[in-house]
Amino acid sequence: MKIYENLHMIIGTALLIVCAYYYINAARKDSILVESFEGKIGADTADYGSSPDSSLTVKAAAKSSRCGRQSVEMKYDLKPYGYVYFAKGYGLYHRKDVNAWSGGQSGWLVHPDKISWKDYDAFSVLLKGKNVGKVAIDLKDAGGEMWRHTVHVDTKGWTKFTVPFDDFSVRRDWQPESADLNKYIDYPFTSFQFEPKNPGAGTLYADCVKFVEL
Ligand SMILES: [Ca+2]
Ligand SMILES: [Ca+2]
Repeated sequence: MKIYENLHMIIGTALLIVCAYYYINAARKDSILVESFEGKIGADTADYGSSPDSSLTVKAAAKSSRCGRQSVEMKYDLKPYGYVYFAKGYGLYHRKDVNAWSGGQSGWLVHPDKISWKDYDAFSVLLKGKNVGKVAIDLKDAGGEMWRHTVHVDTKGWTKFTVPFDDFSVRRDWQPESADLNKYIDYPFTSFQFEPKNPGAGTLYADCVKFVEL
């Protein structure tokens, strides 16, 4: 009789463990959408610009989106030694205050501190643009250090780029003066930016920025 009682307890405990396992895994998300470029896109909602010789204008592209109703269009003219950039996240120049953060404005849809970073291994974004060529994707870590991975964009249709964090390397050409250059990814990442690198005129589109589990 005692064996049967114990058996019940063992089965009950095993069932509890199995349920807890599925509950915990169901609660985890395999990706988190941090930006989809909805609403107004401009100086109040993003940090973007160029060197004096080059130019960049941004606007919402209502006819083309994969997440929500619009994407961001970045129309640029890049000179050989110039730069153009478009960034969103925490700690960027926003309403004359680099420390301002506003959900869905210059900031992401989710504050970096609210993201469970141990659950994610890669940065993911949809990009498109005929003849755009090289596009540097930068992530800024908690110490202000800039991490870079370069992709190649040359499609009229959307291409999904999923870049493992391990494939980002420390940006060598420039780093913020205040950055802690320890060559180590300090979580959380606080902002991302896109920089087309091939000189000339072009138009780059982006949508669906996520952090994903591989
Ligand atoms: Ca969108
Ligand atoms: Ca670092």
